[in-house]
Amino acid sequence: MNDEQRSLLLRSAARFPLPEGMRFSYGTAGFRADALVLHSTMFRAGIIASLRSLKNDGAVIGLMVTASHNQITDNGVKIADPSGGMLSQLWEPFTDAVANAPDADHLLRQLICDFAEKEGISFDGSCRAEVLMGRDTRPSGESLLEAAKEGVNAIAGSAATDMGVLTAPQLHWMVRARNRGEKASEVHYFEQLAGSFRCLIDLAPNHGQKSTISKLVVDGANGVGAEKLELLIKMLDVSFIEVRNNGKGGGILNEGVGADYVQKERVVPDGFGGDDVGIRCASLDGDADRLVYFMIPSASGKDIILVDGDKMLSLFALFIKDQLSVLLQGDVKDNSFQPRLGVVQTAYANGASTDYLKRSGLEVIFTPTGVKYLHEKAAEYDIGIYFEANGHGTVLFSKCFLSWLEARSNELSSNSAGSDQQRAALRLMAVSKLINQAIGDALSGLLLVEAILFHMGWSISQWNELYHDLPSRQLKVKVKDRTAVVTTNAETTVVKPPGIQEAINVVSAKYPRGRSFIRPSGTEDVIRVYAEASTKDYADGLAKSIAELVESYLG
Ligand code: 16G
Ligand code: ZN
Repeated sequence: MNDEQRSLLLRSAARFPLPEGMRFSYGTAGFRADALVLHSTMFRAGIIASLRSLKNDGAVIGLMVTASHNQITDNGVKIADPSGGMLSQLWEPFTDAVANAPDADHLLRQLICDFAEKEGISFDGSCRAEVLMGRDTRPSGESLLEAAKEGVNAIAGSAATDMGVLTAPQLHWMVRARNRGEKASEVHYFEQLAGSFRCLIDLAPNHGQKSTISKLVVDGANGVGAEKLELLIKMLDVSFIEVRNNGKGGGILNEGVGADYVQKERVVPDGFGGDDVGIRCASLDGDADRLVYFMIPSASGKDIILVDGDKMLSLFALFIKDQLSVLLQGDVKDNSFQPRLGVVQTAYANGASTDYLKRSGLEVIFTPTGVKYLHEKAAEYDIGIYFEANGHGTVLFSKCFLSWLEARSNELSSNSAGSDQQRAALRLMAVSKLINQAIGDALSGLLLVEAILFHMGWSISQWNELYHDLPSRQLKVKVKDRTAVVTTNAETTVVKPPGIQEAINVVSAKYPRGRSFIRPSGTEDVIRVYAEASTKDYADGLAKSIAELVESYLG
């Protein structure tokens, strides 16, 4: 590193001092905190993103300013790798150390110089870094994004491109597209989603009835997802989708609205009520990477029927599996290629969903909580479908599968155009374009759900009937030190403190279909408790007993 670069870094870093007494951790989904204390973190995240780009020979890196479903006064930052996926876990310890460096000197000499040398990152200008930046609608976003830009600019020759207000998945999609040499603007994103959605509708057996698709009402969490969905609807030129909670009517981001609220509280979000009984409803979260559906069963209460990430996973898996089997039917020539289809869940997946998927002949695997783990596992399949119950998930298609599919589709169009097999191939290709393969995306997920329901001719109730969720209950327990709990087997078994797992097993066995687990939260200072059982009272009782166990071992 030359003197000029050194003094540039030192000068800029001195303008963004670390707030006293704060510790930041990249956690499961980036840095998050009260927006007022985040300027140094943003500046430093800008540096990390630049270094990450240099490390990848100048590939585009993404930096998204958002705190997702958290309250409006919070903010945060996530970094997207060249693939459009989350920042490599290998860089997390460095990222944490940079965020917590006490001063500019420490940051430069003890961290950046050492790390750059170890990673073979050179500052000689032979490679130029590029960072694409986006932010959600939080009022603090603009000034925090400026701080991140300064971080990028503190590495000479780096370029920060501000893409303005975006959903998190849009930014991830753009990063992926840019690095694949594809068109990557917001208009291209909308065009790709709209085009592939239309294609799936036109390929549906009942396509003649597309003007009869019943109404869908979407809760936009008063956030960026609402704004972007409105644009997407214009491009789709459809009238069946109504967006509520778009932030324009005075509602506050994530307050009494949004996917996280609906999924955790299981109550009707603001802006919805008695007039919506029986209608298909959906909720996005604050940065539109999560989606859940719901129904309001009666005008008199606040209860909802939740159709969560597990149900979306099941719907997608069923459709894809069907199309795949049509495509492979009686296939003599290409029998050598048997695509591997796998589904990935976490311990939070409702036991009934896992049973359903297994009964349907699907391979189900589990990973710890956090999109990065699920995504990594899903990428091992030709078609890997992953979802967390909270509504974050997507479908990944391997390069090898997509080239096979394209070849197969070309072959079918010359030999048997209009056949079931050809349509199945075209549908799978459309799904691969509609679904955001960089990361879970509420907008593309929503269009895929809508296209599949239309294809099947199903209402939301019919979809919901795929299987019946076991009643479940989640609690959190405040403890002195959440790191005292260490888990294994995708968070289903506690190895520390000793003895607690055996106690959990004994209690769970007392309840019909009882299953429970505990894990330290990655985003809050608590131990989370999950319990499910054959009735609501049993699930509540089991959760309460497990929470008491946690208190007695760790309180
Ligand atoms: C983050 C994760 C989400 C996970 C949640 C768990 C991403 C993009 N988001 O929001 O996947 O479900 O954390 O939170 O990875 P917890 O560790 O506090 O339970
Ligand atoms: Zn989110």
